[in-house]
Amino acid sequence: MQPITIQAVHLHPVALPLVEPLRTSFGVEPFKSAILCEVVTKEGVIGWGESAVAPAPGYAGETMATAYHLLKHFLAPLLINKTLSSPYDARPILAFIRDNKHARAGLEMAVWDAFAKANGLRLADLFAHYLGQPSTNRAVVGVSIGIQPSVEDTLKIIRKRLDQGYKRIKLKIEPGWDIELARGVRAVLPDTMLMLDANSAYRLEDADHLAQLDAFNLIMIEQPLAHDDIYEHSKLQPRLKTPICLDESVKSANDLRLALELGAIGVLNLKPARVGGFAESLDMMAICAERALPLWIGGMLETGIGRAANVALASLPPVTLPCDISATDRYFAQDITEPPFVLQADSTLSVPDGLGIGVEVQRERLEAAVALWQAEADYPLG
Ligand code: OSB
Ligand code: MG
Repeated sequence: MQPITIQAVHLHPVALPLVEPLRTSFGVEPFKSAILCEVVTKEGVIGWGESAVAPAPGYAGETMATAYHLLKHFLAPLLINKTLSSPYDARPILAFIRDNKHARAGLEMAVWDAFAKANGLRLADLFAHYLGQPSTNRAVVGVSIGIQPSVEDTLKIIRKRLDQGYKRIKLKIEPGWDIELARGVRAVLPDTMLMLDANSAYRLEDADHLAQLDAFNLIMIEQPLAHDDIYEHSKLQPRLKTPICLDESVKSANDLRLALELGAIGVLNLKPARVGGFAESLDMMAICAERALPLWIGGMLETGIGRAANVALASLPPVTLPCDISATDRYFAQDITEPPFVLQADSTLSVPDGLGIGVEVQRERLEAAVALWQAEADYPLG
């Protein structure tokens, strides 16, 4: 691998209008936000990464302001003037800052992209090189649907997505929007690949209530209990037939080992943003392959930058289930990168041919997204 030396880091806080805001048990995402990380190397390569953070600390404890603060004052300075001989070198450097995985992931991703470009590789092939298995060149995907006013409204959206070609549907749930929703959807669509995501909205005392969902042939239920819990999920799983998929509470390879050891997990939703980046993601992918744990790549409504990297990761053979990586038009009227990701007839997105993440940032759209963040932000970056 050709080494790279980091010369400069540019941070771009952005907001993009969403075609359809996503309502979850923790709130509504009014627009998509992120800190986009641009890494410039002495060799003249530009790498892009995305710190997928929201204005408010609903999903993770991080926000646009905390991520920007740490990236600017702590994380970027750790990398400036450093020569890295492998993309894995970024992880221990950035791990000097504790927690704050979303902030770290954006910068780490930019290093992976720069490495791939400096070595004449697609990011998918760089991942494949370290995993020891070739990319399949495509990501099998589904779609995540927010909480709607009624079951009828939900069915309308599901039908639209099925007609577009998505073969797996994920519905967001919360107490009061769960059993009747699943029953109503199953009555009309008995065979659709269906799953639910609670985003930590239940307690272990709700086990009997959640067990009613076993009647609906769900492929999994995602993160039913607390965002930082593994132990109680291990107590819940034996009381359900439906496999538990962990999202929020698995933030590292070690968390994954613990969840496996305790029997708290039946499926992993792997989000590079949540675990601090791609080195950790590849380690976790290897654990899933070794332990035959079903695995898919999750999403944070990423811009084309994060989406491209997630597609590259999702194209690796250990990914066994459809991912939360939908086509560009499901999120944005216009993304900041080209070309857009388009859904293929077999419910897949293709890995682009270009080097690195394989999509090009459109500078004028990037500037417009920075201006929109400045105009919309209720909590300025300081
Ligand atoms: O829990 O998976 C989640 C989006 C933002 C925050 C949390 C989640 C999600 C999604 C969207 O479900 C998935 C996507 O990017 O399409
Ligand atoms: Mg989730």
